[in-house]
Amino acid sequence: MPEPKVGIIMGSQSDWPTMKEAAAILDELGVPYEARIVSAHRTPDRLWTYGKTAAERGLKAIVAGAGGAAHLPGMVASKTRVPVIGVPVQTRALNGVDSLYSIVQMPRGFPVATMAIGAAGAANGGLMAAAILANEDPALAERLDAWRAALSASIPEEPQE
Ligand code: RP5
Repeated sequence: MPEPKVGIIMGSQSDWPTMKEAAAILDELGVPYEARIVSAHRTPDRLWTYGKTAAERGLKAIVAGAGGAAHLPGMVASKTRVPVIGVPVQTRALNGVDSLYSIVQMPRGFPVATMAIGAAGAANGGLMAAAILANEDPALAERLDAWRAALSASIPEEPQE
């Protein structure tokens, strides 16, 4: 098994149906990744270690999803210089606006690249991670270009009945 280049992390098992959209994209593009449950509140020591070791383990991007008081992406960004892509998971109480606001309003100095709420955001998180890696990987760049071209080609010019 190749070493993972992307870490997909999430605050809870309940986030996986959303976050597996990121995994599916990375599978399609042939990017090795790992998926882990790392909760800012329930497993803070795991979060600390994950952030502290991410760069030395060779991770080039982290896609971090959480819902509600979604502190995971920001906290992991505070522990690593590896680019963190935040995915606000849709919540029942506040529809994910709580997650979005928790992730997007980072203080100057510790950025999180914040995606849209929910499944589209998770898929885009996978694509963003792949784009970061593609800067240094011409074969992946070609696969990503082909993926994008196929999506464009699948859009009909006229609406169908
Ligand atoms: C957050 O709380 C998780 O990221 C999840 O989106 C939310 C609810 O978690 P569960 O109560 O379903 O485990 O930490």
